[in-house]
Amino acid sequence: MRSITFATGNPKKAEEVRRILKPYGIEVDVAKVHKIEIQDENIERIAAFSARILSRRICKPLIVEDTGLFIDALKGFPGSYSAYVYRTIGLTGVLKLMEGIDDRDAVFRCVVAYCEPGGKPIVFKGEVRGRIAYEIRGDAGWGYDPIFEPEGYGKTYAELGVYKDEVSHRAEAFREFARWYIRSKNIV
Ligand code: ITT
Repeated sequence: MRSITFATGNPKKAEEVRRILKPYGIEVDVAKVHKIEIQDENIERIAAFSARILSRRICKPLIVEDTGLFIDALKGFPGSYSAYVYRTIGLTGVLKLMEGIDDRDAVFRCVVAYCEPGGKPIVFKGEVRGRIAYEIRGDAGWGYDPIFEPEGYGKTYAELGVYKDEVSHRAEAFREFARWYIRSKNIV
């Protein structure tokens, strides 16, 4: 088993990433370092900047992941501000903003940035389109899971439980990372 350091303060995210990388023979070491997050509308720049700074600080290769929920009718809000919006107005606040809006289209975007100390970050992306539910549904998830229905499932991520991994934005980005990592590090 190879292991990779993952900087995150979110244990639920870490648990998902462990499950996603396990079939590739990659173990996850969580580094609970304080992440420096620049304010930017672009989650790719946020993740890449953070990975570059942190890999230098801990003198090890590592990954940082940044995710955002982009709601079409709200012109991409909360997007890169998803963590702040979740902490402040929460799911009920977002549903309130969506009251009377029929266009429920939204997209979850995930960026994984891998960086070696002194190197340039390499990014991997995952994206899942779906809809904002009309009410909170399901109790297996976390974050925005109870209000996001991935396209074609008719269920929220929180109702899908571990099956979320089969379709999620995070699984897509981390699987791409895993394939690249195995290839470039010659892991057999
Ligand atoms: P980090 O320490 O890894 O940054 P975080 O929870 O702050 O953890 P993000 O900034 O990537 O992670 O996430 C922004 C917000 O989106 C935050 O409120 C998360 O709870 C939420 N989120 C991220 N991924 C999610 C997912 O797969 N399902 C539901 N909500 C998610």
